[in-house]
Amino acid sequence: MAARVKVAVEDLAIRGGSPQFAAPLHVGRPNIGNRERLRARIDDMLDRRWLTNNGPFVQELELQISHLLGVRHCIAVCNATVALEIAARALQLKGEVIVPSFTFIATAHALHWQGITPVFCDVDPATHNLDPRRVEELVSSRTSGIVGVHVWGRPCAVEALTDIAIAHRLRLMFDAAHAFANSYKGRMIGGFGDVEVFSFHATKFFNTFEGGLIATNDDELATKMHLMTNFGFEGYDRVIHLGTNGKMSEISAAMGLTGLESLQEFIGANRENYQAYHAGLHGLPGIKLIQYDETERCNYQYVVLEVNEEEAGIDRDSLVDILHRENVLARRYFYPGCHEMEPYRSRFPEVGLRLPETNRLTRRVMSLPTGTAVDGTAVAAICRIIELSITHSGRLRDALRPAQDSHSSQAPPATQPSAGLPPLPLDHS
Ligand code: T4K
Repeated sequence: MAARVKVAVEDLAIRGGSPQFAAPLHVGRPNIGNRERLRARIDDMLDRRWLTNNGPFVQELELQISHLLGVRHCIAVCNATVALEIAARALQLKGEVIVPSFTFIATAHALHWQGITPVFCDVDPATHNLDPRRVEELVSSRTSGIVGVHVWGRPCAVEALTDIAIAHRLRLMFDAAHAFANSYKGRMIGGFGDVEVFSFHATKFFNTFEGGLIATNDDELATKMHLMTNFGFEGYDRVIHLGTNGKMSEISAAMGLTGLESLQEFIGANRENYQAYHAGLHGLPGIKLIQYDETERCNYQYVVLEVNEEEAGIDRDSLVDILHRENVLARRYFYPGCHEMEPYRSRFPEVGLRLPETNRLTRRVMSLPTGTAVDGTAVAAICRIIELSITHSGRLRDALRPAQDSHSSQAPPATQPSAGLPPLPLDHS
């Protein structure tokens, strides 16, 4: 529950006030659909004693999603990382593959895990997605494919990337982890490139606990990826392809089917929160809320700010620290860029030189809580904290002292207010 909206800079927790929220507000708090419907499905599943291996819930989920996306084949998978690995293998990606560094590490790892070299490419600062001009420059005789990421669910430059792929005979795949239920030029994401991969992880607005989905209109690829997802089995005792275990379980599919029934409610809550953030942050110097195309279908699942330190008078990391002190667990998605994480950092130490926009963005962006766990009152309180921080940035400097990174901990945050503790250490790297 949100306490009274803060009035003065002295009310901020970093200045000794009580935290705005008694319990932490997370980015990526799962949306839960109708519990009765979920419980009924779990009972069905238990009665049937069919828990995984292409069960009826998985088949129904695949069917419903292929109708929703207008895509011929959907394969439900245990998570999007394994889905990316299966898709990359089915597309016979090898040698070098061009990918953004401004993405979640899974995009790069899914390739490198199977011996492919991710060639990190810079992004367009306006869209945060692969810049096709930079992609073209990186194509070499070793390139076998391009993996675009629809970052925040905003579509990549699909036509330009398709043209490059055709011109150079490359395979084109999209990591659509963020883009479920979104459209591009009136067509649902899922049908672009050779293959698209969605994530249904708990932190996504539509979740199957853990899960993912591969979508394609290519019959041959679909057959291959179906086989690969289940050890290459074609019927009992007959393995006809190299494969892995990428299957989605029935309980995950039950969650997915239940979530699909509430999809519009989830999107509606995200949209309302997004609009409340828009209203609350409007006109604040140095704060840019990313825009979504209102003419397309959009899940609004990420509320992402770019903080321009020169204009705001405060840097992104300080703002994140101030929010954490208020129990608003804003996240620095995506920081650092993949190229600054291992093993890429050691293997390709020079690559950052050709990624100026990525380097700039990773130091400016932050994601704020949204979803059905957050309402307009909470959003207004968060916006007020940001406003106070910017308006009084000079007076907050003493409380914000640079030290080591405070945001890298994987440990769950304390549920108790942190008032009275010394200021959190900061990363100003
Ligand atoms: N490609 C892209 C572009 C992606 O963004 C992702 C995943 C993938 C591929 C791979 O998809 P999967 O293989 O995961 O299906 C989280 C998610 O784990 C990850 O799925 C997601 N992207 C990424 C952007 O965010 P972390 O390491 O930041 O997660 P974590 O544990 O810090 O959780 C995030 C926040 O959510 C926390 O504040 C706690 C909260 N949370 C989390 C869980 C799991 C909850 O409130 N409840 C929960 O059950 O990666």
